[in-house]
Amino acid sequence: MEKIRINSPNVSYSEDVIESHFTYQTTSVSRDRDGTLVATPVNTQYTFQTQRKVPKLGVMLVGWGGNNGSTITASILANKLGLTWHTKDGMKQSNYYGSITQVSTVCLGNGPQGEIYVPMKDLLPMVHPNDIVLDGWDISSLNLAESMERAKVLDYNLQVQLKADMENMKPRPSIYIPDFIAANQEERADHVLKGSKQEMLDQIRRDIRDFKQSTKVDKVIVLWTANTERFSDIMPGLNDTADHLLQSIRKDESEISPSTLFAVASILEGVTYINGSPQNTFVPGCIDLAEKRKVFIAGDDFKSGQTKLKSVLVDFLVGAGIKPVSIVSYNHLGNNDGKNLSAPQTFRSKEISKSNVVDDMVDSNDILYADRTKPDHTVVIKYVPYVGDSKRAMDEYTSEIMMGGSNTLVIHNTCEDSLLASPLIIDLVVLAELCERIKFKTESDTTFQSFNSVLSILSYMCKAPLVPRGTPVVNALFKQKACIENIMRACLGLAPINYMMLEQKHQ
Ligand code: NAI
Ligand code: DG6
Repeated sequence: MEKIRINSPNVSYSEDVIESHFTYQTTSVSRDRDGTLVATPVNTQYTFQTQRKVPKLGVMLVGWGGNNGSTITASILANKLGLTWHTKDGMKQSNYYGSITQVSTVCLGNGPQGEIYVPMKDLLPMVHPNDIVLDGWDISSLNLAESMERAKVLDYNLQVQLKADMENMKPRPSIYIPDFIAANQEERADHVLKGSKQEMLDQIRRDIRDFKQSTKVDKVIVLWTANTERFSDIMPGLNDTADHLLQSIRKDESEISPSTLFAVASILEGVTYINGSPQNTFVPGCIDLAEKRKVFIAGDDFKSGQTKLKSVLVDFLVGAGIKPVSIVSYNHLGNNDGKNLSAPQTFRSKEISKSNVVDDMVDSNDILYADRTKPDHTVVIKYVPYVGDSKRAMDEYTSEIMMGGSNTLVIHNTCEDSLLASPLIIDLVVLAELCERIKFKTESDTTFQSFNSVLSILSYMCKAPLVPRGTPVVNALFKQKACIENIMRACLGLAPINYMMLEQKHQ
């Protein structure tokens, strides 16, 4: 039962769906012969249908035994059990801080006393994270209690309470191809599938089916939170189309990565696949396959700390008419992610995903960047075992201000990396699942359709958002959040939030 009900002739509730009629207002811009820009308002009528029944959701994590995998598993369990624990700072309580669906509020509208805020999770029927059933794969054989201990993320007193439950959770063996991750990961790889790429892919497909049948979940989402891989080469005939990719898997081609095999297995099972790491899992053939099979894919790379702040700060600076000219981002961390990223090829994947995040903001202002020269942007990552999961990120932003002046901002950011990434895993799967229940059509459509297979609505959680071919990438964080919020409002027939507050500006 929804906590919010819409009072509008444009919205109706049946037993199965919420149906809304929504006018989507945009502005089409063209240039006249004399160079004048002509802006034309465009109204498009949409009908949205959102299924009301929330399914029992199963999530399979690739890299289940890693820091993120074990932390999210422990956190869901702790929240479900309502656990509290003692630390030297006093009692702590389980929560989902950092998850926009669970802990952020959104403005629904105005009441007699002013704006009314509601939890985002109450806008539309959504899966509650406590109800998610977890499973997954890892190349390391440790059970989840051992993984949690190895990760050194959660307080000891909490680990003690979770141990008995988590000991029973054991990852399924996974696909290990040493060439794709750092050589220093070999000592961990004691739980691996054998056989050809086709045989391993078939096994992953059987695992997904087995999980679904044995747990009786209604649907499954697969999410990669395993090691960052190196980029795969993209070559005509190898992985450029769905047919070529499937053929290359059958031929056991060496350049097909484990993550692409997982994505293909998920797509063939009709299961949404999300990539939390930076590598180019979604080679053109994989995107082609998802589009052909009408399955959702999303990624890349969780946008958790330094990059999230960057996607706010550069938006603020450029939006304020200030010109960032140099951005230098140092990181050091001591977890297994840092260890894996100490190899040049895997570091390169992360460097690319961390570096592209300012492009759209810079491109949006050709007064500041009239000569199209982008800011210098450097990303450094160093592995320092002692700091463990407590990543240190240090940033220096130098900008040109008025009349030749200069402004330097320096930021030091310390916190457990996995406690920033874990809530993003929740938002990614909760929102992806919601998207599976939304259908829409315009006046000119005869039938309802789903969102594009490339689920760009999830960009907020991603450092390098994957978007449908030929569409722009949006990195600015608040635009990304507004997209999520306003699409949910459209499903309820509500106008987008616009901050004009005209009703309060009368005499
Ligand atoms: P981790 O190294 O602790 O966990 C990764 C797990 O994946 C390990 O248990 C490893 O044994 C396993 N693994 C490696 N290859 C595998 C394969 N082919 N199949 C199944 N399992 C495999 O790393 P962590 O900290 O959990 O991060 C996971 C990923 O998320 C990394 O790629 C990282 O770059 C990315 N990420 C993490 C963020 C964070 O804030 N923690 C933010 C952004 C991205
Ligand atoms: C060092 O940057 C290691 C990375 O895996 C990051 O910790 C992770 O990608 C999070 O990065 P960010 O920039 O979102 O804090």
